[in-house]
Amino acid sequence: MADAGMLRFHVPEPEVRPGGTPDFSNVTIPKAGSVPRPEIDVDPRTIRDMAFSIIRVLNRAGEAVGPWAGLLTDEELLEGLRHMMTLRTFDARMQMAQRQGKTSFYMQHLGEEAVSCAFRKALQPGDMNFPTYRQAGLLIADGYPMVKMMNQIYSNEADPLKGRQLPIMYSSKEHGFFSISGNLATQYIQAVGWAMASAISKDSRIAAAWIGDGSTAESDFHAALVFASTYKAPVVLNVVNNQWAISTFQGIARGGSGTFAARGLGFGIPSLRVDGNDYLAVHAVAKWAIERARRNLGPTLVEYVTYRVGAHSSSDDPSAYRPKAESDAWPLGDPIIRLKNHLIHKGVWSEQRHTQAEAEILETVIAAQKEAESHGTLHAGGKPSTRDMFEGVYAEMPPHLRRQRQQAGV
Ligand SMILES: Cc1ncc(C[n+]2csc(CCOP(=O)(O)OP(=O)(O)O)c2C)c(N)n1
Ligand SMILES: [Mg+2]
Repeated sequence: MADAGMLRFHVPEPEVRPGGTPDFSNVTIPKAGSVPRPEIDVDPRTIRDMAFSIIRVLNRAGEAVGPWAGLLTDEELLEGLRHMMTLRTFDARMQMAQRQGKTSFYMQHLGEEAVSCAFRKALQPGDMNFPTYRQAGLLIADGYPMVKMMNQIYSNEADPLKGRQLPIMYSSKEHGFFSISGNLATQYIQAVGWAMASAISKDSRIAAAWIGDGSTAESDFHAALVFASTYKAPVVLNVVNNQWAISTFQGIARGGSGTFAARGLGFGIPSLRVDGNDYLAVHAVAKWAIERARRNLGPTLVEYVTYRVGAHSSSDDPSAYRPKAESDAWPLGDPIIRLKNHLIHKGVWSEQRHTQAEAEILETVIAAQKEAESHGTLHAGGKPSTRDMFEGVYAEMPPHLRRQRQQAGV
């Protein structure tokens, strides 16, 4: 009782700061293939330990092993590799375009490409994602035109959203990509509500909610779990744990909970953790969770364990808050290199073909960029009409907006 009368609270601190030696020895990585694959109608109480493990398929030798392996054909895997490579190249070009002043803002996916690219391939047409800004792979893997994405980033005359959204906050109903909300965590309650509405209208489309590690600290995350678990909504609850929330390490939002997946246990929601840098594991777990939703078995919470290799956004400099070499020390490797090695191991890919594919993809991305730039960039060329600013919210324009439009003379 030495402390009686002297209260204090606890502020979690990251293991290392800039200048220190990166250390992930506290991240326990189970062997690939070691986590069982339960039936989809499993009693959640019997799989609570899965919220503390990590489902992995690809081992160090590049082999796919264990009960979660074997769901994808070689063609599908090659396509997945191409999607991830495309997203990475797209990111690099758009990050450069931001530095050249062609857009005000950009956010990359570096190191996290497998999460959104593999998840998309487990969904059916009509299913709806409620993404954050770090799931553009959902669009790329669904064949959404890159030119349209770039037009949005440039806020040019061909921007499908007419300059009304922050760059990278895409929206496409046809591709199951709900308009991104800048207010973090709102996606979670929106997704659960949409899923309940789908069930109420006797539809067969399910929803997928997306959130980052940091944003799970928002009350919307918890409110969404209440509704999803009580009403057994047909939704997959995705948490992308990339270790950082801008400059805040994941331990702040996680607090005393062992893992983010463990947040689901108190709600009786089956909660799994998966190696987010393993395309095969992400796809297999997504399939499992999506099937549960579609068969009226209720929500599943999936934590993707990954690492944000790049800066948070084009406005951020991570060297101010973490060691520069931290991403090299990340024990789950790089998702593109891991899938590439697997395909080489299988004899359906080679270093030479990979280099050739990199060049082809770069050419395609540059061609899309040229086309987008012909419609204008932030400070040059075509812009959306000022008149558009007044459209798109109300079915019938209310008098005050009509007056404002007249005042603007458009
Ligand atoms: C409600 C709300 N609070 C704060 C912000 C500012 N903000 C934007 S991104 C971000 C960090 C989010 O981190 P995380 O949820 O881990 O996602 P990540 O960026 O790592 O993918 C913050 C605090 C915001 N957009 N909305
Ligand atoms: Mg994060």
